[in-house]
Amino acid sequence: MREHVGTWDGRGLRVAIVAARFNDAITSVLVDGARGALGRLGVAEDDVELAWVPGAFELPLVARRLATSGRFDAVVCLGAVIRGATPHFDHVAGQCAAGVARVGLDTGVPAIFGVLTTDTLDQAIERAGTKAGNKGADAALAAVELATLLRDLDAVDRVDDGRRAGV
Ligand code: INI
Repeated sequence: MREHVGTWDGRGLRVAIVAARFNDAITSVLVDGARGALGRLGVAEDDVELAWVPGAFELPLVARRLATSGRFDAVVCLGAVIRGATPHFDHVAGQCAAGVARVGLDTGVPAIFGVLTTDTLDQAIERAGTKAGNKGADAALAAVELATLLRDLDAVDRVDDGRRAGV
């Protein structure tokens, strides 16, 4: 049986981060968490690009633009949608989640959902570098794991193609 797993070795990977400015006291901490984790995993500072959008609703559009550029192995989407602060929480959070998922499926480039969807500001703070870790850092780990897994699967395809062609 062949088994495929990604790794947390980010050397040589190029990663885009898209972050929402809405609730930027929270999202800037997620960005710092993602950047720090990427650095610790070996992703070079020059291989990380950051784009800001107004709110979580806009994350999928820019994530798609970056994913289709051919310049990135993964796109990390970061935002904070807080129920108490918005009457249209379900629309913003739902469309954002569905849109980010679609980016990954449509482009084949991992699009990571690092968006907090919480009932309260306190819950968001807990997940942005305090009690419950940093969701931005978690998203960076997922990006590297997915990018390395897909790279491994691509390499297996090439070997199998070569064997079939008798190379
Ligand atoms: N955007 C967020 O990222 N978080 C929120 O909590 C939020 N609230 O509260 O409404 C929010 N709204 C803005 C939205 O994402 C769009 O930027 C806006 O609707 C323009 O399309």
